[in-house]
Amino acid sequence: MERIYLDNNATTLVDPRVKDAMEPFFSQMYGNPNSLHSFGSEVHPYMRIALDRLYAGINAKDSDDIVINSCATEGNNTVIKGVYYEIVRNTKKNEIVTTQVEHPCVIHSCQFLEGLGIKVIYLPVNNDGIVDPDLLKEQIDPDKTALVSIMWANNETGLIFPIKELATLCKENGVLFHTDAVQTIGKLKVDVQDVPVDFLTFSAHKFHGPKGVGGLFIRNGVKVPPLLHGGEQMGGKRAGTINIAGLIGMGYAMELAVEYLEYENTEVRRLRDKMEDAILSLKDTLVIGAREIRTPNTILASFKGVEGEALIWDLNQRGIAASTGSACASESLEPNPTLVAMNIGEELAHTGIRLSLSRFTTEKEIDLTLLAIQKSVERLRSISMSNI
Ligand code: C6P
Repeated sequence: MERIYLDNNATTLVDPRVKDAMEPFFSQMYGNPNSLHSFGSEVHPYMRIALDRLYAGINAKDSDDIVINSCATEGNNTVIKGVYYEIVRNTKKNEIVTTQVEHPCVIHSCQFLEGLGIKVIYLPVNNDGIVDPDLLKEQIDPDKTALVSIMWANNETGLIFPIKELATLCKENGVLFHTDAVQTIGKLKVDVQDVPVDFLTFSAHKFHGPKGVGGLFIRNGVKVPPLLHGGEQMGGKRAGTINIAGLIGMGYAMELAVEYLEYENTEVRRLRDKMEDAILSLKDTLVIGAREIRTPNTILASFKGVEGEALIWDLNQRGIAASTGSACASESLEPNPTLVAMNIGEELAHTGIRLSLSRFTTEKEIDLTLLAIQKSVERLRSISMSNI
């Protein structure tokens, strides 16, 4: 059976060109870059190229840092726990503001700090599913707020938050601002000269790079201690032997992500909109959030009377991969937390399925998926009706 992958917000196919670029760093140039011999030093120019591609991809300055790490979870933990050690323990600021719809790596890091006595404010989202800057304005206090951490785009709904406005508000109030840009790279223009963030996290496997490598942008002059202590790698900002092949892959994947930005916002968006229109033409369906303020690849749809889990399972039997939301919460039977935060009602929160496309998604795949969705929804609705 031909399989169709529509779970690109969970992870993406490694672009074959990226995979080819990484290969020599497993089999030929496998030296440790910190070694003094030629096996170590020969990788330095390639590391530089990869780093330059990352700096160019988000328009960072040479004086800023991009710390290479293992994933966005590590980057987000570094910022939140680092701010605790750098600011909370040394100043009177002891509050963090975040949102109810962040990824668990942000929410759980904040909860961990709550256990250490820090106050965390979890902002709700409005009826459109986004964070209202006026609400943030009410909640930040220049004397107390150590950090604001708000994602750029939500992984479950695809809804894009007004990051420039939120970051500017923090800057005006002298409050550090972090954004989790995991779902943004390759979908929206990310320019750290335009948006005054202090920290920004990303993860290669979300933009057709490999798993196990990510980046943390830290603006010049902003201090945060390392999460991992050890060797002097990354200028002492993140110890541990660097994943060279991963870095090479991530650099190239970033360059390609920027190159395909236009394609993502035209062709991928066209396929997404086609699928969305067809879903909405079915009886009793709903798509969460206005498409104009969503990343171009994402749909969170609800089919009345059809459990999200059951639909995912049925689609999987037909060779189609989608999800009920965040992959790392897939074992939980709780309703989707983002949908709960959006206050859309218990039933809807149980019926959401996430379909996320990529630049590798084809028109034929969308047509086949639409047929499958129609059949699955009909089948599941007929079962639930016969149980009444
Ligand atoms: N979201 C999803 O299915 P890692 O795994 O550390 O590279 O990325 C974590 C992460 C952080 N922030 C956001 C906004 C994310 O979407 C993710 C990963 C996947 O939605 C897997 S849980």
